Amino acid sequence: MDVPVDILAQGPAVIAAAVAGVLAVIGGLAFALRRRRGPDAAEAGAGAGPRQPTGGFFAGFARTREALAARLAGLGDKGADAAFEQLEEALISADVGVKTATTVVEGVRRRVSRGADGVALRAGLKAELVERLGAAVPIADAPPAAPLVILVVGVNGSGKTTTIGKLAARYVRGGKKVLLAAGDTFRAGAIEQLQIWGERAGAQVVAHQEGADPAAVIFDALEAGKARGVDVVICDTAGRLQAQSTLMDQLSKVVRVMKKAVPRGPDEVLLVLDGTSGQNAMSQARIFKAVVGVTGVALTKLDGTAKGGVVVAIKDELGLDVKLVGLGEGVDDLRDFEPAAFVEALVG
Ligand SMILES: Nc1nc2c(ncn2[C@@H]2O[C@H](COP(=O)(O)OP(=O)(O)OP(=O)(O)O)[C@@H](O)[C@H]2O)c(=O)[nH]1
Ligand SMILES: [Mg+2]
Repeated sequence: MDVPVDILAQGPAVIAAAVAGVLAVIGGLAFALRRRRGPDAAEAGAGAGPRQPTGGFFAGFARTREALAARLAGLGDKGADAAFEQLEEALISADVGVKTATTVVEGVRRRVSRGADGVALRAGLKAELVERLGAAVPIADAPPAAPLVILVVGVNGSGKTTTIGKLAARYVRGGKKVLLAAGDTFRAGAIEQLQIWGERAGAQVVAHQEGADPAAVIFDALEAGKARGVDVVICDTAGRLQAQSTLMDQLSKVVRVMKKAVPRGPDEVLLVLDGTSGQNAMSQARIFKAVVGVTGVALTKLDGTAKGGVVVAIKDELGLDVKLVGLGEGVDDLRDFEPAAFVEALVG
């Protein structure tokens, strides 16, 4: 950032503004660097004492909400046609997606009268979004017969292992005995990362060597879970690019082998999508849905993105429920997705 040389001549207010600007840039850089840094043992494990949750559900969506609020400013001031156009553009900018944005706006049109003002338009938008998202669908808590089996899938870096750690901690807090299966045998350090999360969450971990067959690890974990009377088994998997057919073959095999240990198969196939990837998450979701029969989505990193609108497209275009949202890197930064609160956070 350029600080003008003659700034000292312009009085304390300008200096204060410049200092604030520089601090904001430094803060932004620090945040960006943190986000770029890959997961490592120190980050996942050392944990450095208690960590404050990022905030409530509303705070987690702050960036999407702020971006949308700016685009919805003055809605209705320039007549109906301009209002609907503005609405559509605002939704697309929040990564609702063109197709979904168009149908949402059509729905709002049906709900409000032609001369509707900004307040009525927002109310129409909220009602439309709430209806489209439907009721909250929480992640399973208890299976027909223990253990509850959760298979976690998603491309690399989407936040699978972190979400598993947070989820495990949540089940443990709820009095459940949890076991994690280190099914990502592909990426160096993945097993250790899961073990560190297991320790942090108070969950057991079943792991083989790096390079082992993921289906075999997960099978062993399920057998161990049954033998040890565990309540929940959560299975990590590798996340190489979805374009590689081998990953999809591997996941299909994992599901087949899981059924040898627990004939009903996984109770939950949780697809972890990176909220910052917006519409790209949609194409990933389509492929995973076709191959492993996804039962719900965990949408991560919503704390750092203005693309939270993708939640609406995931439900609308794929028919998948977002069950969990990741709102930070800490063990407490996982929330159940609440459609009504989300819409309130988004539209205000
Ligand atoms: N800000 C933020 N960061 C997150 C969130 N969830 C995960 N991360 C970060 O995203 C990075 C990748 O997370 P992982 O859990 O290792 O992702 P993964 O899907 O297991 O990745 P692979 O094991 O490589 O397939 C880590 O630096 C996490 O701390 C979230 O909700 N918010
Ligand atoms: Mg991982």
